[in-house]
Amino acid sequence: MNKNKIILLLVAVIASFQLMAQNPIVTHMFTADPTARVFNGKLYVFPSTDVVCDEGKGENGFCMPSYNVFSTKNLTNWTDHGKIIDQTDVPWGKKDGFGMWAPDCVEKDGIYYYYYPAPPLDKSGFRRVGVATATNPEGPYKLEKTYIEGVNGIDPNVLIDDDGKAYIYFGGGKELFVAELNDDMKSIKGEAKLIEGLPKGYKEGSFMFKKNGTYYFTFPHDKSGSEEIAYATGTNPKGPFEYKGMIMERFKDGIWTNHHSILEYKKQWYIFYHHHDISNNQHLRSMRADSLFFDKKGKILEKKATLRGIGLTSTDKPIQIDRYSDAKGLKVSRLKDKNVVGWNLDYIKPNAFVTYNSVDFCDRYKKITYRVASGSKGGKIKLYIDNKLISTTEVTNTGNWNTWKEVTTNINKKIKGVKDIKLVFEGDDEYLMNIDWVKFE
Ligand code: FUB
Repeated sequence: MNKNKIILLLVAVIASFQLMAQNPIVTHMFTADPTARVFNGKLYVFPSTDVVCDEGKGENGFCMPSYNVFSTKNLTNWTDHGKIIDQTDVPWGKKDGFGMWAPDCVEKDGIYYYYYPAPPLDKSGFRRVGVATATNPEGPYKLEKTYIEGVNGIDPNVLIDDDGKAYIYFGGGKELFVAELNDDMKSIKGEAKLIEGLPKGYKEGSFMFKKNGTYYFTFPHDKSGSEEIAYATGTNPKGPFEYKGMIMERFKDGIWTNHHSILEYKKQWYIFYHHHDISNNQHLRSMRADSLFFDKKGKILEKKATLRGIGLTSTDKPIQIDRYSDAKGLKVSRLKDKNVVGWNLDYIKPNAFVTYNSVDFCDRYKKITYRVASGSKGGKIKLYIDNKLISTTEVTNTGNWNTWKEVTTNINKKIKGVKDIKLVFEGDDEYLMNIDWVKFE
């Protein structure tokens, strides 16, 4: 069995059904190209699906047979509503093309229009774009018999403007395209037009949104070896646009793609994107999300990808501190325990720190427990909340770096509200300990 197949089995078979509060959002399957939308007060995400294919299947290393849909009301607990479209359902598509790349979904007059690329049976292009409709974002979706005439390319994205006109953006390569959709949302008016004003270099994954009258045309852009998320703005949905620069820096750890969507939910803006968190394989990706901010003039502030992600973390379960907000003097590794998809902090040096934001405290806590392993003399963990020292926990040698023990300290402290926590490590060995999680009781 090859390495990819082993990874897939680990994730799909052994890992229990986990939807995380942190990044990556989903750990029970591989998800990429997440398009997030708000429908009926819920945040939905429509990603593509990465799987491991048999030799020779798929394209460019990607093997993508179907689409699932996910939703959340609180950005912490996610529901997988299951598969909504499989490649074998596409009337005009290859049944074994494994090319169901980045999709989008929009709502108009109570109908949900799902746009997806697929390799066509008639070989009229690398990808054609199909439409499927439903009366519920979770499906069931009814697939149109043919693809949209005049839309030839990958990564469809649709904007419905304030005046009700809808535009479809698509393409991957040196150029991207836009066309106005007819009222039926299943055909275009005239011919697709080249989008002007974009920088040189490979671009794909268009995502258009409008804020305070400005059109933000955002796109993954390979300027220097892998894709950064960039943007351009304009006053017309069809362009031309003025290039404004980068939103998210390119990954430099072996994944060439990034693919995103941007939206506002409950008065906060978010960016959804993907990384190869679980697999370390750029063709088996996992969707992520982070908060996004604008300055007063509407400039998008550059976003550093985080492990912490979005949503509050409650204290009713162990806090996965390895999904941190900020850290120094330590590393993160996948847990060696093959029965779970998880990570731990390791190579923790003296004076290292880790912060984890937005923990929802609601009680008087009697004790704090850390799951730790140490192959050295160990050290101290100092816990701070609101810059106040809450506890100091001594960790000693547990046998080796992968022998885990729970270490508890009594605290008897009332902690209420949403707080950021900080752990600071002290000791005099080169490396002090590994930590899997921290629990408040
Ligand atoms: O997921 C397949 C392709 O990779 C997408 O369509 C592109 O945007 C890139 O993410």
